[in-house]
Amino acid sequence: MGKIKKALITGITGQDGSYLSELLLKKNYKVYGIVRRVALEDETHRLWRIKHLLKKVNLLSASLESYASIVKIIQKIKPDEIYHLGAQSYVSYSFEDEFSTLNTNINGTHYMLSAIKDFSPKTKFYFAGSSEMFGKVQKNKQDENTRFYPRSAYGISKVAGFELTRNYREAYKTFACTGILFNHESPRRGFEFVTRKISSSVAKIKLGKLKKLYLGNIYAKRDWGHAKDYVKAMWLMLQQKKPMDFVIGTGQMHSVKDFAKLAFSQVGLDYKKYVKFNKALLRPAEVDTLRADYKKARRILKWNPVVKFNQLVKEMVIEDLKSFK
Ligand code: NDP
Ligand code: GDR
Repeated sequence: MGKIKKALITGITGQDGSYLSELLLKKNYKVYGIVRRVALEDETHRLWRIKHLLKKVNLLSASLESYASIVKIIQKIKPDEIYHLGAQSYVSYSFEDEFSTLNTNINGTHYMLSAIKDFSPKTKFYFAGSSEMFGKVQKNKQDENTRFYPRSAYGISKVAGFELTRNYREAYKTFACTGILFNHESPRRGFEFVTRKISSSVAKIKLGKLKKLYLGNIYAKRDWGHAKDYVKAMWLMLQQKKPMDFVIGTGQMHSVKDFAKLAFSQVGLDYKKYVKFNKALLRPAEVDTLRADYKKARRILKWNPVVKFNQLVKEMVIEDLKSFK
């Protein structure tokens, strides 16, 4: 038996952090997670996604805003792999507070990379890039060579993180790669994102606890996959001989309206009766369509998404029905 690998996850309390922890624990890793101090104080609220794992993972408090707190942890643990998932991840909010989005997402990534370079140069680094980097898309399907055109402070912060990651790889030979992941969802998705907003509202409407669902641009189209499939791709990227960047998605695109229609139909309701438009939910600059061309991941990582759009919608609605009953 080889030595037990150590993985450090930032953003372990988020959707992806929880699935990735499960995957790594199954692979016998020793899993460490960086959490904000406030998360430790408020366990029921912030640790809900990993509450079943609390005895198995090691939580350490640090802040992505503090280089010193990150150095301390990296120096002490010297992890084999770091998955940097922690970020202000809500695009809409980044229009309200560009400053904190840019600070956390850009500096946080820079601090991680710099600490690796100086204190644990053998650590492999994964950066959570995003299809929001493509923004106003320059090609029908986006791959690793498509030009970026971010449309929000969030998208800009991810482009900066991507460039920092590439630069550390080239300048300091850090094993650092970016996964350019398209939207991925699950019953653990935050309620502010449109898919979970829809699935939870459908469940509440079915149970008589809500009357209407207010949405913004229902014509926006996204390439939606399941988070469980996507965390496998993150791990695979760090198992390659050479660090490389990969686009991860399904290649299929659906509108917000398609999602709503299907979600309501799961419980025998017609979405037209319940979905209402709220102008306040429109974004100052929208990303209209996103669709992944993930052939590089298929070829090199041998990665393919498993869960189909219909199954994803169904699972989210069923789980929300159970939890709101
Ligand atoms: P979530 O929003 O579910 O989780 C974000 C995590 O980041 C949480 O653990 C949160 O901690 C942590 N975090 C936020 N701000 C800070 C901060 N200032 N300091 C420390 N930690 C912080 O995101 P997902 O799991 O969905 O996404 C993971 C990563 O992947 C993010 O970087 C996101 O931008 C990116 N991404 C996500 C995609 C998706 O479709 N889900 C697609 C492409 C990229 P806390 O619990 O304390 O708030
Ligand atoms: P996104 O996800 O911005 O793609 O970012 P979100 O689910 O918030 O929006 C998707 C699309 O739906 C439209 N929309 C609404 N969105 C929300 N949140 N609420 C609404 O009521 C609503 N009505 C319509 C939006 O305008 C948008 O076009 C997610 C995040 O996880 C990022 O962190 C990640 O990088 C990208 O996916 C890939």
